[in-house]
Amino acid sequence: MFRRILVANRGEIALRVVRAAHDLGVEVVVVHSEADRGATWLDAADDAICIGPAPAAQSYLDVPRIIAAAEVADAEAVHPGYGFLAENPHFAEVCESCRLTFIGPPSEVIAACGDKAQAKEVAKRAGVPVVPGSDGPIADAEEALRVAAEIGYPVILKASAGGGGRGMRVAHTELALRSAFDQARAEAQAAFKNPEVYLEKFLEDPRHVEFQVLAGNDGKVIHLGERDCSVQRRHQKLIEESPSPALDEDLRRRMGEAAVAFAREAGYRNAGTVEFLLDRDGNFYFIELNARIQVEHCVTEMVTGEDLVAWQLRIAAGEELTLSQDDVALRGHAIEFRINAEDPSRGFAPTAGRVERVVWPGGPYVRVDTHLAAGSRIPPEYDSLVAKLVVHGRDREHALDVARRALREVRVEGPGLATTAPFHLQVLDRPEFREGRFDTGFLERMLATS
Ligand code: MV4
Repeated sequence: MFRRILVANRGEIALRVVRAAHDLGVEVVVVHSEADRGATWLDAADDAICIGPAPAAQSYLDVPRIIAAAEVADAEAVHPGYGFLAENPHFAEVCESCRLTFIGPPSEVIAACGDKAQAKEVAKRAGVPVVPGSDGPIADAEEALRVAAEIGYPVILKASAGGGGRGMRVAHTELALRSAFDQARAEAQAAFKNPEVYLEKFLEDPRHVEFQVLAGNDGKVIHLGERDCSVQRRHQKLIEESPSPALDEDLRRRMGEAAVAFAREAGYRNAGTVEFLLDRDGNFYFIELNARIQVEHCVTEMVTGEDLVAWQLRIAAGEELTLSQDDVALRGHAIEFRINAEDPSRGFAPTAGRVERVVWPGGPYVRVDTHLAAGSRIPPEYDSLVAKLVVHGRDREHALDVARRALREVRVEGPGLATTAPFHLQVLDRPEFREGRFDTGFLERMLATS
Protein backbone atom coordinates (compact mmCIF):
# COMPACT_ATOMS: atom_id res chain seq x y z
CA MET A 1 0.00 0.00 0.00
CA PHE A 2 1.04 3.61 -0.51
CA ARG A 3 2.77 5.45 2.32
CA ARG A 4 1.35 8.85 1.32
CA ILE A 5 -1.05 10.13 -1.36
CA LEU A 6 -2.15 13.53 -2.64
CA VAL A 7 -5.80 14.50 -3.11
CA ALA A 8 -6.37 16.82 -6.06
CA ASN A 9 -9.89 17.87 -5.14
CA ARG A 10 -11.96 19.72 -2.55
CA GLY A 11 -15.06 19.49 -0.38
CA GLU A 12 -16.86 16.32 0.57
CA ILE A 13 -14.97 14.07 -1.88
CA ALA A 14 -11.58 15.27 -0.60
CA LEU A 15 -12.76 14.34 2.90
CA ARG A 16 -14.09 11.01 1.62
CA VAL A 17 -10.67 10.12 0.17
CA VAL A 18 -8.91 11.19 3.38
CA ARG A 19 -11.15 8.82 5.35
CA ALA A 20 -10.54 5.84 3.06
CA ALA A 21 -6.79 6.48 3.12
CA HIS A 22 -6.68 6.74 6.92
CA ASP A 23 -8.63 3.47 7.22
CA LEU A 24 -5.83 1.89 5.17
CA GLY A 25 -3.05 3.54 7.21
CA VAL A 26 -2.11 5.88 4.37
CA GLU A 27 -1.10 9.52 4.95
CA VAL A 28 -2.88 12.18 2.93
CA VAL A 29 -1.82 15.58 1.69
CA VAL A 30 -4.54 17.77 0.20
CA VAL A 31 -4.08 20.68 -2.16
CA HIS A 32 -6.39 23.67 -1.89
CA SER A 33 -7.07 27.07 -3.38
CA GLU A 34 -6.98 30.39 -1.50
CA ALA A 35 -10.80 30.29 -1.38
CA ASP A 36 -10.61 27.03 0.61
CA ARG A 37 -8.10 28.25 3.20
CA GLY A 38 -9.28 27.15 6.64
CA ALA A 39 -11.79 24.64 5.23
CA THR A 40 -12.79 21.68 7.42
CA TRP A 41 -11.38 18.83 5.32
CA LEU A 42 -7.88 20.31 5.50
CA ASP A 43 -7.85 19.54 9.25
CA ALA A 44 -8.66 15.89 8.58
CA ALA A 45 -5.66 15.56 6.25
CA ASP A 46 -2.07 15.10 7.41
CA ASP A 47 -0.94 18.17 5.50
CA ALA A 48 -2.35 20.80 3.16
CA ILE A 49 -0.70 22.80 0.39
CA CYS A 50 -2.13 25.98 -1.10
CA ILE A 51 -1.67 25.82 -4.86
CA GLY A 52 -3.25 29.02 -6.12
CA PRO A 53 -6.13 31.49 -6.29
CA ALA A 54 -9.85 30.68 -6.21
CA PRO A 55 -10.49 30.20 -9.95
CA ALA A 56 -10.18 26.46 -10.62
CA ALA A 57 -8.12 27.09 -13.77
CA GLN A 58 -5.37 28.45 -11.50
CA SER A 59 -5.69 25.83 -8.76
CA TYR A 60 -7.68 22.55 -8.94
CA LEU A 61 -7.31 22.38 -12.74
CA ASP A 62 -3.68 23.53 -12.91
CA VAL A 63 -1.70 20.37 -13.76
CA PRO A 64 1.86 21.74 -13.18
CA ARG A 65 0.91 23.18 -9.76
CA ILE A 66 -0.64 19.89 -8.65
CA ILE A 67 2.33 17.83 -9.84
CA ALA A 68 4.69 20.25 -8.05
CA ALA A 69 2.62 19.89 -4.87
CA ALA A 70 2.79 16.09 -5.13
CA GLU A 71 6.57 16.31 -5.40
CA VAL A 72 6.87 18.70 -2.46
CA ALA A 73 4.54 16.44 -0.45
CA ASP A 74 6.60 13.37 -1.42
CA ALA A 75 3.35 11.61 -2.40
CA GLU A 76 3.39 8.32 -4.28
CA ALA A 77 -0.03 8.61 -5.84
CA VAL A 78 -2.73 11.15 -6.70
CA HIS A 79 -6.48 10.74 -6.19
CA PRO A 80 -8.41 13.08 -8.52
CA GLY A 81 -11.88 12.69 -6.92
CA TYR A 82 -14.65 13.60 -9.38
CA GLY A 83 -14.91 16.61 -11.71
CA PHE A 84 -11.80 18.81 -12.13
CA LEU A 85 -9.01 16.54 -13.53
CA ALA A 86 -10.64 13.17 -12.81
CA GLU A 87 -11.21 12.22 -16.45
CA ASN A 88 -8.47 14.22 -18.07
CA PRO A 89 -6.22 11.70 -19.91
CA HIS A 90 -3.46 14.31 -20.18
CA PHE A 91 -3.34 14.68 -16.37
CA ALA A 92 -3.27 10.90 -15.88
CA GLU A 93 -0.44 10.66 -18.40
CA VAL A 94 1.58 13.44 -16.74
CA CYS A 95 1.17 11.68 -13.36
CA GLU A 96 2.36 8.41 -14.89
CA SER A 97 5.39 10.06 -16.52
CA CYS A 98 6.29 11.77 -13.22
CA ARG A 99 6.25 8.36 -11.48
CA LEU A 100 3.13 9.29 -9.54
CA THR A 101 0.41 6.63 -9.57
CA PHE A 102 -2.84 8.02 -10.90
CA ILE A 103 -5.62 6.49 -8.78
CA GLY A 104 -7.93 5.53 -11.61
CA PRO A 105 -7.75 3.75 -14.98
CA PRO A 106 -4.77 4.04 -17.37
CA SER A 107 -4.67 7.29 -19.40
CA GLU A 108 -5.34 5.45 -22.71
CA VAL A 109 -8.52 3.91 -21.26
CA ILE A 110 -9.70 7.34 -20.02
CA ALA A 111 -9.07 8.74 -23.51
CA ALA A 112 -10.89 5.89 -25.27
CA CYS A 113 -13.92 6.13 -22.96
CA GLY A 114 -13.91 9.95 -23.18
CA ASP A 115 -14.65 9.64 -26.89
CA LYS A 116 -18.32 8.61 -26.74
CA ALA A 117 -18.51 7.50 -30.39
CA GLN A 118 -15.42 5.33 -29.82
CA ALA A 119 -16.86 3.92 -26.57
CA LYS A 120 -19.99 2.92 -28.50
CA GLU A 121 -17.84 0.92 -30.92
CA VAL A 122 -16.22 -0.83 -27.93
CA ALA A 123 -19.73 -1.71 -26.68
CA LYS A 124 -20.66 -3.19 -30.07
CA ARG A 125 -17.48 -5.31 -30.08
CA ALA A 126 -18.39 -6.54 -26.59
CA GLY A 127 -21.87 -7.53 -27.77
CA VAL A 128 -23.48 -4.88 -25.55
CA PRO A 129 -26.65 -3.27 -26.96
CA VAL A 130 -26.32 0.37 -28.09
CA VAL A 131 -28.98 2.82 -29.30
CA PRO A 132 -29.46 2.38 -33.08
CA GLY A 133 -27.64 5.12 -35.01
CA SER A 134 -24.57 6.07 -37.01
CA ASP A 135 -21.45 3.91 -37.08
CA GLY A 136 -19.12 6.37 -35.40
CA PRO A 137 -18.93 10.11 -36.15
CA ILE A 138 -20.95 11.65 -39.01
CA ALA A 139 -19.12 13.37 -41.90
CA ASP A 140 -21.81 15.74 -43.21
CA ALA A 141 -25.51 16.66 -43.09
CA GLU A 142 -26.27 14.30 -46.01
CA GLU A 143 -24.99 11.31 -44.01
CA ALA A 144 -27.03 12.43 -40.98
CA LEU A 145 -30.17 12.57 -43.13
CA ARG A 146 -29.43 9.11 -44.60
CA VAL A 147 -28.98 7.48 -41.17
CA ALA A 148 -32.05 9.26 -39.77
CA ALA A 149 -34.17 8.05 -42.70
CA GLU A 150 -33.09 4.49 -41.89
CA ILE A 151 -33.74 4.54 -38.13
CA GLY A 152 -36.65 7.02 -38.15
CA TYR A 153 -37.29 10.29 -36.28
CA PRO A 154 -36.88 11.71 -33.72
CA VAL A 155 -33.08 11.51 -33.60
CA ILE A 156 -30.43 12.98 -31.31
CA LEU A 157 -27.02 14.38 -32.25
CA LYS A 158 -24.33 13.99 -29.61
CA ALA A 159 -20.79 15.36 -29.43
CA SER A 160 -18.16 12.59 -29.46
CA ALA A 161 -16.21 14.53 -26.85
CA GLY A 162 -19.34 15.40 -24.85
CA GLY A 163 -21.08 13.35 -22.22
CA GLY A 164 -23.24 13.96 -19.19
CA GLY A 165 -25.78 15.63 -21.45
CA ARG A 166 -23.54 18.39 -22.80
CA GLY A 167 -23.54 18.97 -26.55
CA MET A 168 -26.78 17.18 -27.49
CA ARG A 169 -29.48 18.23 -29.98
CA VAL A 170 -32.78 16.56 -30.81
CA ALA A 171 -34.33 16.72 -34.28
CA HIS A 172 -37.89 15.66 -35.15
CA THR A 173 -37.78 16.39 -38.88
CA GLU A 174 -35.37 16.43 -41.84
CA LEU A 175 -35.49 20.22 -41.90
CA ALA A 176 -34.60 20.44 -38.20
CA LEU A 177 -31.82 17.86 -38.56
CA ARG A 178 -30.20 19.79 -41.41
CA SER A 179 -29.75 22.93 -39.27
CA ALA A 180 -29.11 20.97 -36.06
CA PHE A 181 -26.13 19.22 -37.65
CA ASP A 182 -24.14 22.43 -38.30
CA GLN A 183 -25.12 23.88 -34.92
CA ALA A 184 -24.15 20.70 -33.08
CA ARG A 185 -20.73 20.66 -34.77
CA ALA A 186 -20.13 24.34 -34.01
CA GLU A 187 -21.17 23.84 -30.38
CA ALA A 188 -18.99 20.75 -30.03
CA GLN A 189 -16.02 22.65 -31.47
CA ALA A 190 -16.57 25.59 -29.10
CA ALA A 191 -17.18 23.45 -25.99
CA PHE A 192 -14.76 20.55 -26.48
CA LYS A 193 -12.37 21.74 -29.24
CA ASN A 194 -13.59 18.73 -31.25
CA PRO A 195 -16.43 19.13 -33.78
CA GLU A 196 -17.21 15.40 -34.13
CA VAL A 197 -20.84 14.40 -33.63
CA TYR A 198 -22.71 11.09 -33.96
CA LEU A 199 -26.38 10.32 -34.33
CA GLU A 200 -28.83 8.10 -32.45
CA LYS A 201 -32.51 7.32 -32.32
CA PHE A 202 -33.97 9.64 -29.64
CA LEU A 203 -35.60 7.70 -26.80
CA GLU A 204 -38.54 9.44 -25.12
CA ASP A 205 -38.01 9.91 -21.34
CA PRO A 206 -35.83 6.87 -20.67
CA ARG A 207 -34.61 5.87 -17.23
CA HIS A 208 -30.96 6.38 -16.42
CA VAL A 209 -29.57 3.22 -14.84
CA GLU A 210 -25.83 2.83 -14.25
CA PHE A 211 -23.76 -0.11 -13.02
CA GLN A 212 -20.79 0.18 -10.67
CA VAL A 213 -17.86 -1.92 -11.80
CA LEU A 214 -14.52 -2.78 -10.23
CA ALA A 215 -11.69 -4.04 -12.43
CA GLY A 216 -8.56 -5.64 -10.99
CA ASN A 217 -5.03 -5.39 -12.35
CA ASP A 218 -5.27 -8.90 -13.76
CA GLY A 219 -8.33 -7.99 -15.83
CA LYS A 220 -10.85 -9.49 -13.42
CA VAL A 221 -14.07 -7.45 -13.59
CA ILE A 222 -17.08 -7.54 -11.26
CA HIS A 223 -20.14 -5.32 -10.84
CA LEU A 224 -21.72 -4.06 -7.62
CA GLY A 225 -25.25 -3.61 -8.85
CA GLU A 226 -26.93 -0.54 -10.25
CA ARG A 227 -28.00 2.97 -9.36
CA ASP A 228 -31.12 4.59 -10.76
CA CYS A 229 -30.26 8.24 -11.45
CA SER A 230 -33.38 9.25 -13.35
CA VAL A 231 -34.31 12.02 -10.91
CA GLN A 232 -32.30 14.85 -12.43
CA ARG A 233 -32.80 18.38 -13.65
CA ARG A 234 -30.93 19.68 -16.68
CA HIS A 235 -28.51 16.76 -16.46
CA GLN A 236 -27.76 17.49 -12.79
CA LYS A 237 -28.68 14.44 -10.74
CA LEU A 238 -30.58 15.20 -7.55
CA ILE A 239 -31.57 11.78 -6.20
CA GLU A 240 -29.92 8.38 -6.80
CA GLU A 241 -30.91 4.99 -5.46
CA SER A 242 -29.98 1.35 -5.44
CA PRO A 243 -31.49 -1.01 -6.39
CA SER A 244 -33.45 0.56 -9.26
CA PRO A 245 -37.23 0.15 -8.82
CA ALA A 246 -37.32 -0.59 -12.58
CA LEU A 247 -35.17 -3.75 -12.53
CA ASP A 248 -36.03 -7.33 -11.69
CA GLU A 249 -33.52 -10.11 -10.97
CA ASP A 250 -33.29 -11.15 -14.61
CA LEU A 251 -32.79 -7.63 -16.03
CA ARG A 252 -30.23 -6.86 -13.30
CA ARG A 253 -28.27 -9.99 -14.22
CA ARG A 254 -28.35 -9.20 -17.96
CA MET A 255 -27.41 -5.51 -17.51
CA GLY A 256 -24.70 -6.43 -14.99
CA GLU A 257 -23.22 -8.93 -17.44
CA ALA A 258 -23.30 -6.27 -20.17
CA ALA A 259 -21.52 -3.77 -17.90
CA VAL A 260 -18.81 -6.31 -17.09
CA ALA A 261 -18.45 -7.28 -20.78
CA PHE A 262 -17.99 -3.61 -21.71
CA ALA A 263 -15.36 -2.98 -19.02
CA ARG A 264 -13.47 -6.12 -20.07
CA GLU A 265 -13.48 -5.15 -23.76
CA ALA A 266 -12.30 -1.61 -22.86
CA GLY A 267 -9.36 -2.97 -20.84
CA TYR A 268 -10.77 -1.12 -17.86
CA ARG A 269 -8.97 -0.94 -14.49
CA ASN A 270 -10.08 0.39 -11.08
CA ALA A 271 -13.59 1.70 -10.28
CA GLY A 272 -15.87 2.83 -13.08
CA THR A 273 -19.51 3.27 -13.98
CA VAL A 274 -21.25 1.91 -17.06
CA GLU A 275 -24.28 4.05 -17.96
CA PHE A 276 -27.36 2.70 -19.71
CA LEU A 277 -30.64 4.13 -20.89
CA LEU A 278 -33.63 1.90 -20.15
CA ASP A 279 -36.82 2.31 -22.17
CA ARG A 280 -40.38 1.55 -21.08
CA ASP A 281 -40.28 -1.88 -22.70
CA GLY A 282 -37.29 -2.95 -20.61
CA ASN A 283 -34.76 -2.58 -23.45
CA PHE A 284 -31.41 -1.25 -22.26
CA TYR A 285 -28.71 0.52 -24.25
CA PHE A 286 -25.12 1.40 -23.33
CA ILE A 287 -24.46 5.15 -23.53
CA GLU A 288 -21.18 5.92 -21.81
CA LEU A 289 -18.57 4.89 -19.28
CA ASN A 290 -17.57 7.21 -16.44
CA ALA A 291 -13.91 6.62 -15.63
CA ARG A 292 -14.00 7.99 -12.09
CA ILE A 293 -15.49 7.58 -8.64
CA GLN A 294 -18.90 9.22 -8.86
CA VAL A 295 -20.76 11.50 -6.48
CA GLU A 296 -23.41 8.80 -6.00
CA HIS A 297 -21.00 5.93 -5.20
CA CYS A 298 -22.26 5.97 -1.59
CA VAL A 299 -25.59 4.30 -2.39
CA THR A 300 -23.67 1.33 -3.74
CA GLU A 301 -21.52 1.30 -0.60
CA MET A 302 -24.66 1.19 1.55
CA VAL A 303 -26.25 -1.77 -0.23
CA THR A 304 -23.03 -3.77 -0.75
CA GLY A 305 -21.14 -2.90 2.44
CA GLU A 306 -17.99 -2.32 0.38
CA ASP A 307 -15.73 0.76 0.57
CA LEU A 308 -15.31 1.75 -3.08
CA VAL A 309 -12.66 4.40 -2.45
CA ALA A 310 -10.59 1.92 -0.43
CA TRP A 311 -10.86 -0.47 -3.40
CA GLN A 312 -9.62 2.32 -5.68
CA LEU A 313 -6.54 2.74 -3.50
CA ARG A 314 -5.90 -1.01 -3.23
CA ILE A 315 -6.17 -1.60 -6.96
CA ALA A 316 -4.00 1.44 -7.77
CA ALA A 317 -1.39 0.15 -5.29
CA GLY A 318 -1.21 -3.10 -7.27
CA GLU A 319 -3.18 -5.24 -4.86
CA GLU A 320 -5.42 -8.04 -6.02
CA LEU A 321 -9.18 -7.57 -6.38
CA THR A 322 -10.06 -10.30 -3.89
CA LEU A 323 -13.79 -9.59 -4.15
CA SER A 324 -15.66 -11.96 -6.50
CA GLN A 325 -19.04 -11.57 -8.14
CA ASP A 326 -20.51 -14.20 -5.81
CA ASP A 327 -19.33 -12.21 -2.76
CA VAL A 328 -21.45 -9.24 -3.82
CA ALA A 329 -24.91 -9.29 -2.25
CA LEU A 330 -27.29 -6.34 -2.33
CA ARG A 331 -28.88 -5.73 1.06
CA GLY A 332 -31.88 -3.41 1.51
CA HIS A 333 -32.37 -0.14 -0.29
CA ALA A 334 -30.30 3.08 -0.29
CA ILE A 335 -31.26 6.55 -1.53
CA GLU A 336 -29.00 9.58 -1.85
CA PHE A 337 -30.30 13.15 -1.76
CA ARG A 338 -27.90 15.81 -3.00
CA ILE A 339 -27.94 18.83 -0.71
CA ASN A 340 -26.86 21.68 -2.96
CA ALA A 341 -26.42 25.30 -1.92
CA GLU A 342 -29.09 26.31 -4.42
CA ASP A 343 -32.44 28.05 -4.18
CA PRO A 344 -35.16 25.85 -5.74
CA SER A 345 -37.62 28.79 -5.62
CA ARG A 346 -35.24 30.79 -7.84
CA GLY A 347 -34.66 28.21 -10.54
CA PHE A 348 -32.02 26.42 -8.47
CA ALA A 349 -29.72 29.46 -8.60
CA PRO A 350 -26.49 28.81 -6.64
CA THR A 351 -26.17 30.53 -3.27
CA ALA A 352 -22.84 31.32 -1.62
CA GLY A 353 -21.51 32.89 1.55
CA ARG A 354 -20.82 32.34 5.21
CA VAL A 355 -22.56 29.48 7.04
CA GLU A 356 -23.70 30.54 10.49
CA ARG A 357 -25.55 27.45 11.66
CA VAL A 358 -25.62 23.86 10.45
CA VAL A 359 -27.52 20.80 11.67
CA TRP A 360 -26.96 17.46 9.92
CA PRO A 361 -29.26 14.51 10.51
CA GLY A 362 -28.10 11.33 12.16
CA GLY A 363 -29.51 8.30 13.89
CA PRO A 364 -30.14 4.83 12.48
CA TYR A 365 -29.98 4.21 8.72
CA VAL A 366 -28.45 7.63 7.97
CA ARG A 367 -25.10 8.61 6.44
CA VAL A 368 -24.14 12.21 5.72
CA ASP A 369 -21.05 12.91 3.62
CA THR A 370 -20.21 16.58 3.99
CA HIS A 371 -17.42 19.05 4.63
CA LEU A 372 -19.78 21.81 5.69
CA ALA A 373 -19.87 23.09 9.29
CA ALA A 374 -20.79 26.29 11.13
CA GLY A 375 -18.23 28.91 10.12
CA SER A 376 -17.64 27.35 6.68
CA ARG A 377 -17.67 29.54 3.63
CA ILE A 378 -19.44 28.34 0.49
CA PRO A 379 -17.35 29.87 -2.30
CA PRO A 380 -19.20 30.96 -5.46
CA GLU A 381 -16.42 29.56 -7.67
CA TYR A 382 -17.18 25.85 -7.33
CA ASP A 383 -19.90 23.21 -7.61
CA SER A 384 -22.87 23.83 -5.31
CA LEU A 385 -22.92 20.35 -3.72
CA VAL A 386 -22.42 20.76 0.04
CA ALA A 387 -23.63 17.42 1.39
CA LYS A 388 -24.99 14.03 0.44
CA LEU A 389 -27.68 12.58 2.66
CA VAL A 390 -27.75 8.82 2.15
CA VAL A 391 -30.43 6.71 3.80
CA HIS A 392 -30.57 2.94 4.03
CA GLY A 393 -33.68 0.88 4.70
CA ARG A 394 -34.81 -2.76 4.75
CA ASP A 395 -36.74 -1.95 1.61
CA ARG A 396 -37.60 1.13 -0.46
CA GLU A 397 -40.57 2.16 1.69
CA HIS A 398 -38.48 2.02 4.84
CA ALA A 399 -35.76 4.09 3.16
CA LEU A 400 -38.36 6.70 2.14
CA ASP A 401 -39.57 6.95 5.76
CA VAL A 402 -36.02 7.44 7.00
CA ALA A 403 -35.47 10.05 4.27
CA ARG A 404 -38.41 12.15 5.45
CA ARG A 405 -37.23 12.05 9.08
CA ALA A 406 -33.67 12.93 8.10
CA LEU A 407 -34.46 15.68 5.56
CA ARG A 408 -36.62 17.46 8.17
CA GLU A 409 -33.59 17.73 10.46
CA VAL A 410 -31.38 19.50 7.90
CA ARG A 411 -30.50 23.15 8.69
CA VAL A 412 -28.03 25.24 6.72
CA GLU A 413 -28.34 28.87 7.76
CA GLY A 414 -26.50 32.01 6.75
CA PRO A 415 -27.15 35.28 4.87
CA GLY A 416 -28.55 34.48 1.43
CA LEU A 417 -28.15 30.71 1.75
CA ALA A 418 -30.69 28.13 0.61
CA THR A 419 -30.49 24.40 -0.07
CA THR A 420 -32.27 21.69 -1.99
CA ALA A 421 -33.35 19.89 1.24
CA PRO A 422 -36.92 21.36 1.35
CA PHE A 423 -37.35 20.52 -2.33
CA HIS A 424 -36.45 16.87 -1.67
CA LEU A 425 -39.30 16.75 0.89
CA GLN A 426 -41.68 17.85 -1.88
CA VAL A 427 -40.35 15.15 -4.19
CA LEU A 428 -40.96 12.58 -1.43
CA ASP A 429 -44.66 13.54 -1.44
CA ARG A 430 -45.10 12.84 -5.16
CA PRO A 431 -46.96 9.57 -5.86
CA GLU A 432 -44.83 8.92 -8.98
CA PHE A 433 -41.68 9.06 -6.86
CA ARG A 434 -43.11 7.12 -3.91
CA GLU A 435 -44.22 4.35 -6.23
CA GLY A 436 -40.94 4.26 -8.13
CA ARG A 437 -42.64 5.24 -11.39
CA PHE A 438 -40.21 7.96 -12.50
CA ASP A 439 -38.03 8.55 -15.53
CA THR A 440 -35.64 11.28 -16.70
CA GLY A 441 -38.63 13.55 -17.48
CA PHE A 442 -40.10 13.30 -13.95
CA LEU A 443 -38.54 16.40 -12.35
CA GLU A 444 -39.20 18.70 -15.32
CA ARG A 445 -42.86 17.53 -15.32
CA MET A 446 -43.08 18.12 -11.55
CA LEU A 447 -41.56 21.62 -11.87
CA ALA A 448 -43.90 22.48 -14.73
CA THR A 449 -47.00 21.55 -12.73
CA SER A 450 -46.20 22.91 -9.24
C1 MV4 B 1 -30.23 10.08 -24.86
C2 MV4 B 1 -31.57 10.36 -24.58
C3 MV4 B 1 -32.53 9.90 -25.44
N1 MV4 B 1 -32.17 9.19 -26.52
N2 MV4 B 1 -29.93 9.38 -25.94
C4 MV4 B 1 -28.29 12.74 -21.43
C5 MV4 B 1 -27.05 12.50 -20.66
C6 MV4 B 1 -26.21 11.62 -21.51
N3 MV4 B 1 -25.41 10.75 -20.71
C7 MV4 B 1 -27.19 10.91 -22.36
N4 MV4 B 1 -28.44 11.61 -22.26
C8 MV4 B 1 -29.52 11.22 -22.97
N5 MV4 B 1 -29.25 10.49 -24.07
C9 MV4 B 1 -30.89 8.93 -26.74
N6 MV4 B 1 -30.56 8.24 -27.84
C10 MV4 B 1 -31.88 11.10 -23.44
C11 MV4 B 1 -30.85 11.54 -22.64
C12 MV4 B 1 -31.25 12.29 -21.50
C13 MV4 B 1 -30.94 11.88 -20.23
C14 MV4 B 1 -30.18 10.75 -19.99
C15 MV4 B 1 -29.86 10.36 -18.73
C16 MV4 B 1 -30.31 11.11 -17.66
C17 MV4 B 1 -31.03 12.23 -17.86
C18 MV4 B 1 -31.36 12.63 -19.15
C19 MV4 B 1 -32.13 13.76 -19.33
C20 MV4 B 1 -32.46 14.15 -20.58
C21 MV4 B 1 -32.00 13.42 -21.67
